[in-house]
Amino acid sequence: MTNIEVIRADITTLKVDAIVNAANSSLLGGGGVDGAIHRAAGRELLAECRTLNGCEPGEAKITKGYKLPAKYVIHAVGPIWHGGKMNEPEILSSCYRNSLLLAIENNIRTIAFPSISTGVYGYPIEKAAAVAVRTVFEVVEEHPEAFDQIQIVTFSNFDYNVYSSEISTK
Ligand code: AR6
Repeated sequence: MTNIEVIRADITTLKVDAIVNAANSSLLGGGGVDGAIHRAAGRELLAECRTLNGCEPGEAKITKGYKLPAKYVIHAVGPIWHGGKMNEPEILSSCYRNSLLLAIENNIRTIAFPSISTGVYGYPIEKAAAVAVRTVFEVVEEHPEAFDQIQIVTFSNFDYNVYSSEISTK
């Protein structure tokens, strides 16, 4: 059984097998959750990221967690919101799916996602939550033995309520 839950937390504090980073395609750091993860993990994370040659939107790459309590960081690049007609839902869904598939390949059983694309990248939170939760449930249905726990980590009460009500429909 996979426990799927929404929590309010700073993702950099979580002691899980992997945390997911809402990165940009350079994988060389930025603001938001990306900046927080790089600050907490230390300079070695950036050094490993420099070897990865970036990442396309919708794809994901894995590194070690260095000074983080999490063992690994999965760097996923979300879509920038351009109004919804530029394949944003498909790209966002691919982020969650590819992160989870990469996790399975690395025997990761506990994983925490931030709310990918809903900060700087401007994806409307209700729309993003629907895509994220649908995709997580699809992958868990396809791989029922793979994960012990999948968390979606929110920062604000508002975001927490949006993801919680989306999960309650499943
Ligand atoms: N823990 C959990 N969630 C957080 C944390 C944290 N420590 N910090 C921020 N959030 P964003 P994006 C939430 O902008 O929209 C970066 O510059 C935040 O409140 O981090 O995918 C990258 O380099 C929001 O709900 O990611 C890219 O250039 C969510 O994380 C770009 O931003 C995502 O917001 C990616 O933009």
